Amino acid sequence: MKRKYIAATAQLGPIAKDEPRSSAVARMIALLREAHSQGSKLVVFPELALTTFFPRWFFEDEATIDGYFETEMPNADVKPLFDAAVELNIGFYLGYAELVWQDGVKHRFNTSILVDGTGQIVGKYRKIHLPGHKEYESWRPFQHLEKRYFEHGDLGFPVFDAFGGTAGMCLCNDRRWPETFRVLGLRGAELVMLGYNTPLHYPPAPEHDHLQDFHNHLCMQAGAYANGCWVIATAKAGREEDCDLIAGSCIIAPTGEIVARTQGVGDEVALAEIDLDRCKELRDNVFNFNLHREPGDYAPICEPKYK
Ligand code: CDV
Repeated sequence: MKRKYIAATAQLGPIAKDEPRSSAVARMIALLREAHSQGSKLVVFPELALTTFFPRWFFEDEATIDGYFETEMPNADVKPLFDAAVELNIGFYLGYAELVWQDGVKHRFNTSILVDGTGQIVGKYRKIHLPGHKEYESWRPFQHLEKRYFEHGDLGFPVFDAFGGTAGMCLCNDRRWPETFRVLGLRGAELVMLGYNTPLHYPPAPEHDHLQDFHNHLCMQAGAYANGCWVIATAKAGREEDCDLIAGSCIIAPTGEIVARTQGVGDEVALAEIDLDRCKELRDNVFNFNLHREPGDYAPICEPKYK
């Protein structure tokens, strides 16, 4: 694949609690077709794109929890998306809840995959920075129970030879941590893809609610610039079961500039031509890691966390 091509962010509006996966998949196929009709070779879908954002509810029943997870990929519900991608020869990033059994033990992860234009899964990532809490907290207008339903991702921050260059992934809260982009950058990522579900209201610090869109773009533009990489970031947006989620899905150049973004809070694509060779504008100059990084002075970054 060439190093210069059109890519798309494919934002989803809300997914209702009772909306079946087949409906979410049909909506994504429509976005895939629209992106393809405008020349796109790659489409980025949101985090947990197959269901409503279920961590906003407290569940104890294992079967109810497992009902939001996928045990194989692609499964019968998601296969039509893979089939459409093959038909159109277009790749995609997809976030979903993953349930795996290892040595007789059940594990649940917040996962993303990268699928190429032949329908092959060429990369997998499991979310590392899990926000929220583990138990029911009655003071909150809605829960954020990612720490209850997901384990810390066990794959690190891998990069993949894909889509003409070196590609990496992360998920939602990961984007707020400079370490995410730096580790991917150190591994040579030229393109970082991510999906997010970000409530407009942040109950622990509501005084920041009016800054949600600013913080969303701030961290990703900084990550792109300081590591000289492209970023494609996609929201699940709009009012989902009485919870407003921010939109602002975008494509960010290695210079940190937003070159495409969605306008609304519903299903929508935004496209831009991405040229992976432009990463050199940063990586050969101001952010030439070999010449200018001083890791000998960065030791605290890798010290154990404070208790
Ligand atoms: N899905 C997320 O990771 N959401 C968080 C919210 C809870 C702050 C985010 O960083 O956007």
